[in-house]
Amino acid sequence: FEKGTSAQSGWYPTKISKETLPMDSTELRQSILKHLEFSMGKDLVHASLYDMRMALTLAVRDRVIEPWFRATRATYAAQSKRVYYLSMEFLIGRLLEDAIMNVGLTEAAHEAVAGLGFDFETVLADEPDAALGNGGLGRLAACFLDSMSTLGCPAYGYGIRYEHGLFRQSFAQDGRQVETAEDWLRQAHGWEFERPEASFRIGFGGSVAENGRTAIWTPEDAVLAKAYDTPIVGWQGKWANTLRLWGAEALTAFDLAAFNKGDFTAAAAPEALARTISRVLYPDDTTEQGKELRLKQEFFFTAASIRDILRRFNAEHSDLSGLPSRVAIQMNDTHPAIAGPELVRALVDESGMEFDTAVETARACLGYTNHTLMPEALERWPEELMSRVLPRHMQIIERIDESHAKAHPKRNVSIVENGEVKMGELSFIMANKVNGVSALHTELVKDTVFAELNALHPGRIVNETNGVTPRRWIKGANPRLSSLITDTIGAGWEDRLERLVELEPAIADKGFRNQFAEIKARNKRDLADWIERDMGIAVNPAAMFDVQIKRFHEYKRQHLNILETIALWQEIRANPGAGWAPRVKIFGGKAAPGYVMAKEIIHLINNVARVINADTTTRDVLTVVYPPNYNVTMAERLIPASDLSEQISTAGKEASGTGNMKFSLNGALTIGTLDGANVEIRDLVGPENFFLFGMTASEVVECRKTPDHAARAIKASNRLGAAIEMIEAGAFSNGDTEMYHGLTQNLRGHDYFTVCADFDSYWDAQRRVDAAWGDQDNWTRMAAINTARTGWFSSDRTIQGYMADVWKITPMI
Ligand code: B1H
Repeated sequence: FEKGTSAQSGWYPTKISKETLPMDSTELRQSILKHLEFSMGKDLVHASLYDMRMALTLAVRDRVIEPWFRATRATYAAQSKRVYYLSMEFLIGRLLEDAIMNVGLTEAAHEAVAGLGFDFETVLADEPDAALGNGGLGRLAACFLDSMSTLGCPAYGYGIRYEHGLFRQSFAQDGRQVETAEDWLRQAHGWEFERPEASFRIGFGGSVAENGRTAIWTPEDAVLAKAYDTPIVGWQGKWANTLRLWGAEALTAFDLAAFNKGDFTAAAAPEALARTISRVLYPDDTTEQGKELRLKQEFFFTAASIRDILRRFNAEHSDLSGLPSRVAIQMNDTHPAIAGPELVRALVDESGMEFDTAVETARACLGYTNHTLMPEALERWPEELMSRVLPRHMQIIERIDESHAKAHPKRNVSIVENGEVKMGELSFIMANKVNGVSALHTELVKDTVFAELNALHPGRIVNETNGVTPRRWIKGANPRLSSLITDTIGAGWEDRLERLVELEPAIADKGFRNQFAEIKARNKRDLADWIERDMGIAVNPAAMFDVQIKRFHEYKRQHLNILETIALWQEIRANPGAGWAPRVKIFGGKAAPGYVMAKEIIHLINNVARVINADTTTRDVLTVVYPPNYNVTMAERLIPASDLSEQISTAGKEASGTGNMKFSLNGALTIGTLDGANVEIRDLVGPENFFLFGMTASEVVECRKTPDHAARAIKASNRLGAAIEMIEAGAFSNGDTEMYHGLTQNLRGHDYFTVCADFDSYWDAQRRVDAAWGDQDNWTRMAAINTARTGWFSSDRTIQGYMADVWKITPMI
């Protein structure tokens, strides 16, 4: 529907109606039956769970088409600027429940499905998670898609249609992480539309010939990038945008000559080789460097997207100098950083634009979001690799580098250095706005990695603190709390989350607090049932649910949490009658397969859980559970049932965090450091409603200057020393004293992430948590204040910030 002209019938701006689409369960039931019959080829009697889920998906998808077309037509008619969000990851999770909720069909769908003899929840649960991301960065992109559609911001998400998303995790080998391939596309993906007409040839390698001012790049290999579109409908179905994911295919599918000779492997080789490009998501958040396939993935989806953007622009406009007034391209971290050189290449080599003008034009279109300061995550590509895979781009990068250096002769900043291309510097220089993802992180970006560039380009760095979509993370995940919110402040808070402050007066009311507490209690009972069913561990639903769910990384310090757990266990054993606040420690998360230390921590947690859970003397007050294969769906289950949110990273290392926001909104209290968005959470909820501990970012930097900071901390803390010694003595490894040598030696020695130096402060904060838990009504009051004061963390607010500060675009609704 993109190719029509305004003369065609129906090709006109339709008035955006504010009413949601009315549809009763009978109508939906008819639609489901129609899809069962004509799309799935089944009658109701023979329909499997899969058939029913697909029929429901297609029936709901039908309802998304109207707003989708309407949004596209309105954008074309207004010749509006569009946002192109380029991201290597979109961690979507399930789509069906969210879409049903957004088009206002929750009750109708429930009734229709039940009327056809299926359990609604079971049907929803049949959908596999789309796990096309590692963690926060990918989930942020998914929340942004939801908010851009809710706000009527014309936008496309562009990414890769990975055949295999993030690996599945099990603890099959005695509590060690075992990875297996994820295969969400084994079943048809009911949401997507294949677009064979939107295919581009993407080249790699080869040579470059001079051609006057321009160049001719002749790639050696090429693959086909084929588009797959998923409509993303916003709240109340007022607007829908497109998520366009690229799948890689061979240009020539099959080598018939080889087949005829009987060499079947060789016959299929071209196809297999091409498809590896979109085969699998790299499972590393924050590392993995220098892999040729990764560079090819990055170029593959970025180049296809740029080609698509220019095609769409050229269909409507004739003068490329107008590009920046119609196109805003956001680079989600440096992974699509090749967008700058690729856009310049297209403008110069394919459209004959003058080089400097092309750089200016590209820059006016591009924004860059930095998500981390971790040095190992700042992408650098060997010059040799870049020149080999992308020879023309390497030339362009060098020329950009030269002219930047010429323009700023007194400063010593370069993109290419010591034989490496620094993608952060490239992104910064090619973007008109660079943003950090929390207030603290943005300041650190200015003061550390990009200090020089910030001095050269003052005002280019801006802050856009992350947010989360309240539709998925409150409305969908916590329906009970959502009802209470609606009952208390009235309807319409889902896209006006700042309205949560209206809850505040009600918190003084004991009746309201009782309801709030009852909702948490019921969510916890549901979670306890699931833990019992799934893991065979009985947990006390009245205990405090203390939760740390996130990727495993030393800077996130799951080992600080488990050390405190060991120390607490010892203290309880020594003082059984001291009236301990009962706790269930819940962990969730995956480690990058090659990250040895993170996997050792996972193994330790599972072994500590095994030992502690077997101790009948402490059973009533301490349990440790670690359900495997944490993903978006598990987060939706855990967060509404949490009392305590663990946000305990080494200060200065967690750029923002977004889980922290989801917990606060759902009425969990935070124990945390002054890191990332924790700082802003604490400012909003008030220091009295937040359990702060640990060194600040600058104190951490100071601390590291004392080489034996860890040894000193251990000496000063009997509890910490005893906990480490227990591990070393083999208490959690059946007497094996070597099992966790790497971990304990690191803690005693280098301890870069200052686990030891922060331990006592963390312990003390945990005892303040215990004391606060003793007054249940006051705990509930603090929890409700967290919900009431964190509406600012809606990703709608974040996207409004990007629209105003970075993209310069106004909403269409
Ligand atoms: C974040 C990443 C990341 N920061 C490299 N950086 C990756 C880096 O595959 N890779 O190579 C993948 C991911 N992810 C996270 O972004 C931050 O750690 C969080 O603090 C932040 O909340 C999130 C969203 O901004």
